[in-house]
Amino acid sequence: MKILLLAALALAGAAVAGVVAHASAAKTTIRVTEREFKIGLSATRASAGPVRFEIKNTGKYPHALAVSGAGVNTKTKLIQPGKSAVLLVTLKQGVYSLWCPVPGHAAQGMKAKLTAPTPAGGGGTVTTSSGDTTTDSGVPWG
Ligand SMILES: [Cu+2]
Repeated sequence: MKILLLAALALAGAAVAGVVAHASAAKTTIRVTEREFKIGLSATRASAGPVRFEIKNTGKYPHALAVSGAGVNTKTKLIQPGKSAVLLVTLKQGVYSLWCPVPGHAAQGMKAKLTAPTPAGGGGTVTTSSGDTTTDSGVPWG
């Protein structure tokens, strides 16, 4: 009985240690898969705050990832086929555009949207009217 309890405690300890080891400045991790000519996201919504993008190029050509939106305008270096990159971004509430900045790739479909919604009970209102203006500069498509 005592041995079982110890084993359970050891397991619990290992689980906690695993969580702590994984914790970093960014609580949210979004896995991004890039290939010709598509960007896949493990989540299209993320809470405002630090987000860690883990980008993997599973395609045949080099790709990169650009992120633009409220307070954010950044991109990775070119990611060679089979390689990965990490991009740390602090999101505010809003809609973010993700795309591959390699010329022509976004136009062929390498683009995605990520929404950082207003937290429930946060006092703000999420307005998704059709008059929604997404006039983010630096986005290479209309
Ligand atoms: Cu690309």
